Amino acid sequence: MKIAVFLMVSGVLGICVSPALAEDYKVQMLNQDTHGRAMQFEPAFLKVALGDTVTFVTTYKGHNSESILTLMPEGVEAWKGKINEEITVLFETEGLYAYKCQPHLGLGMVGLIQVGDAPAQLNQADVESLPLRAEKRLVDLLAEAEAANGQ
Ligand SMILES: [Cu+2]
Repeated sequence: MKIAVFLMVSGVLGICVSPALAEDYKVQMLNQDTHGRAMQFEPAFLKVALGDTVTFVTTYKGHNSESILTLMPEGVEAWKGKINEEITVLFETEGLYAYKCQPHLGLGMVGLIQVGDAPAQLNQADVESLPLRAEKRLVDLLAEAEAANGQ
C-alpha cells in the first residue's frame, strides 16, 4: 500500500517537471576568471533549456547578479541578487537574457544566458548603451551564442 502511494506521488511530480528533468547550472562570480580576466562571471555564456535553473555562486565577495532590464525577453520577471547573495533563477521563457554585476558593470562584468534553441536578438541600441567594457564583453558573448547555435 505504501509503495502504491509513493508511485502515485512520483508520477504526479514527473508530470510537473516534464518534458525532461530540469538541470541546475552554476555560474561563479569571480575576481578573476580562468582566462585571467578581472571581475567576470564564469561561464559567462550559458545555453540552457526551458525550465532549467541557474545558480549564481558567490565564489568571491563583492559581487551580485541582476538582470539588465532592456536586454531580456519582454514581459518576463527580472532578478536582482544582493551583493554576496547566492541566488537561483528559473527560466520559463525562451530568449536571450543579459545580466550584470552592478558594482563591476563598468569593468565589463556581464553575462549572457540563452534559453532554448530559438535564435533571439538583443536590441543593438540597448547593447550599445552599456558602458564600453560591458558592451564589448556582451558583443563577445553574443558571438559565442551564435557559434553555439551554429550560425
Ligand atoms: Cu562583480
